[in-house]
Amino acid sequence: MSPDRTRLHIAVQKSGRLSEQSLALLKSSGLRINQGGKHRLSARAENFPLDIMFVRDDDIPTFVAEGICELGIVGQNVLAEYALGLAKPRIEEIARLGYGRCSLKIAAPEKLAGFQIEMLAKQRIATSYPRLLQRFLDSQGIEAETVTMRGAVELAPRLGIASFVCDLVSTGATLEANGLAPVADVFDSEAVLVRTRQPLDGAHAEKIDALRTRIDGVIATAESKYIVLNAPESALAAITAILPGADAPTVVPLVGRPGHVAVQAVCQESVFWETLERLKGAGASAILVMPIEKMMM
Ligand code: PRT
Ligand code: ZN
Repeated sequence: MSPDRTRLHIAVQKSGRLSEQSLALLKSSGLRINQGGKHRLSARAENFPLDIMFVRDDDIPTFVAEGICELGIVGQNVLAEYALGLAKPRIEEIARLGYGRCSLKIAAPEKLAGFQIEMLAKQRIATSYPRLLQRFLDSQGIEAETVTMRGAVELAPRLGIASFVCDLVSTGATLEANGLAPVADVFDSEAVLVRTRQPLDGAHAEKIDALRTRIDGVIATAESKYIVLNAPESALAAITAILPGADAPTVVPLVGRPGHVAVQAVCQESVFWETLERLKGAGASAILVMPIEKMMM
């Protein structure tokens, strides 16, 4: 059955580290998703012309490059590794999503003291990301041998397959459990929303813009807070300078309290206790920090 071309299609990881947050993001963007059972290969948004295709993360760049799915959510690591194998770009990154953060690192056996990058020369390095690794080695002017493995890369030194590994790290626990220590950063990654560079008709492009606006709103909202506080007018400049990521606060007079105002602002960065203490120190009182449910700029 060929896909319904009146609807948009987004490729999302079926089951893995990005699956849950990717679906949660789409749901937070207001999509009502009829997901069905866990063996379903696709799902339909009931209130937006979007179908979701559940695939392996490694297949997402191909789906998007070919235009089978106009959109996809994938890690920058998978995207960049794929893109390095193409003669010209076929996929465009349109939004960073702030989850799935990890870093592709070269790691060495812990017992190797005083590591220097030159020590990689002529060595074998095991990785699932041969192109990203090669680009890094070229940038450092180092010639080494890359051994490509699909998984279990951390085992390579113990198995005698390679002396170093180059793998994704988030907490570092896996490296540590395998007696390895990170020695060089190759590539930092997070989940991104991507779109095909295949030509799309106007209606599709409009639907993508609408979805993207909603997703941008969800991402902005995740960190943003609405702050309300009272302050003496004389302290206004000092207080607005402290508010994190707020450009134009609303200032309204307080009835019955001449010389005092209420300040309201959207803060687009995290608001910490220290920020509140500094605001109080500058003369603010009755400070409220509230979550924002939806935002469209
Ligand atoms: O089945 P499918 O092919 O779809 O999934 P997969 O097994 O290939 O991928 P999956 O679900 O493991 O990861 C999907 C994406 O999540 C990756 O492409 C990255 O963009 C992102 N991501 C974030 C990670 C990690 N963090 C991560 N820690 N991907 C893999 N890992 C692995 C890493 O390879 C190593 O084995 O976790 C281990 C290290 O974790 P720490 O916490 O011990 O450092
Ligand atoms: Zn995979």
